[in-house]
Amino acid sequence: MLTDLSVANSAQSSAMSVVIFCSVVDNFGDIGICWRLARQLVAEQSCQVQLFVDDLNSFARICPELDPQQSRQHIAGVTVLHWQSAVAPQSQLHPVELELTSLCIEALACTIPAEFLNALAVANPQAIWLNLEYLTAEVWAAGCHGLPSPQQGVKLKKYFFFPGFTADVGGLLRELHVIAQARALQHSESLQQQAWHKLGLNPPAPGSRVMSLFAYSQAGIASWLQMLTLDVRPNLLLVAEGVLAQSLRLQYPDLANTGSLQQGSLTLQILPFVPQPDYDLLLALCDINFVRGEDSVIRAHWAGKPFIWQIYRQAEQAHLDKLQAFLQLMLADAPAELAALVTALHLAWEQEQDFAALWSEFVQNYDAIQKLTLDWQSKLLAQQDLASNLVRFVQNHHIMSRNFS
Ligand code: TRH
Repeated sequence: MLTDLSVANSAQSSAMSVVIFCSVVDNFGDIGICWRLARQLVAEQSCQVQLFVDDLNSFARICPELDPQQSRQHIAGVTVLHWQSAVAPQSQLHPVELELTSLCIEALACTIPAEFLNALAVANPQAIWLNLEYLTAEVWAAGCHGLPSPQQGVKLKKYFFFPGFTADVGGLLRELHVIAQARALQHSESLQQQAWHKLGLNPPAPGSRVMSLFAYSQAGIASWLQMLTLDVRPNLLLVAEGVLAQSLRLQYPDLANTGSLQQGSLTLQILPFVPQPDYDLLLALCDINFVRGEDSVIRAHWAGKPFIWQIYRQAEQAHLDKLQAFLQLMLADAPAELAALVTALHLAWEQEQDFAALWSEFVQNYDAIQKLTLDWQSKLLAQQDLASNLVRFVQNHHIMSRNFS
């Protein structure tokens, strides 16, 4: 039984009240995206947000303020609720919170219990239900974005909402100040010192090439690491904790003992998982970012540094179509040779092929790839962000419903 009336009172004053359901399938992308969206809806769109998450332990890895033992807590203005199969979600909300909910988001193909949707339809028949889809640059997404998705047995109206890289889909998660923050950091020695300190790391040796590495697996990584050890320039490679870090520990016993390894020009360091905002700092500090999944690749865009994306693998190689569609879009205006190099780098990294063979060319073309990355970033900055688009979608829907009723 909920007795927290202050929550209900504050909900009454909000512009829009949103419930997000997040199921952590694996890794951190599901919760990474939902947590970022929830915070942005609160901070920039003045929404009230209730975020249901089924795995609070994974959530706590990117948000250490979270207490996985609490079934209801408030963090960064968001009400976080533990979504448990044995508890009806509607019973975890105050009746006023349910009545005020105008948007229910089913994130990344999770399944919201029909009882909740029906309870919401009764509490607020104007509420809409959005299926926040996976990210894709494939052109078919524009044809599906915003379409109704009729559902049997539930009275709420459901729609598809596709994030993406073009103006005809729902946009990308991009906070108001994220670009300015990254650029300020990149132009200030003292901010960089503070950021390294915040990450628990010593600033790199002057002249170092600094790289972050967040990837699934990389079977052929040893030959590339070997090249880095022989480089004329010092290389600092910061490897995110996880499966890849674990396999590197097995290959390099020193790394297992101390968490870092110094060989020739290469310093390799395992970086414990950092809170989500600090991961943005890390990307902005690095010269090259190796990212994976759906969320970190977007953060790499906002850091504005050359990146290599290891896309999340799907059955029947569907991810390769997604990767090709993304590369075609990003590289549409790039000189042909450069586009071919960036494509080859991504395909080699994605398919764990001979990345080392392309490394010298990457390094030689670094400045051109940096420019290309910033040109692509500028194109994306001309588009609305996902949170703004979501709110506008709901507002337009309500205006249309009023006009036709
Ligand atoms: O963890 P991922 O591989 O997530 C994947 C993808 O999203 C995939 O598409 C999805 O289907 C699958 O999950 C279920 O990669 P992603 O998307 O980059 O998410 C990682 C999140 O973790 C992101 O929000 C950044 C955050 N993060 C931190 O907060 N701290 C860290 O130290 C690191 C390395 C990441």
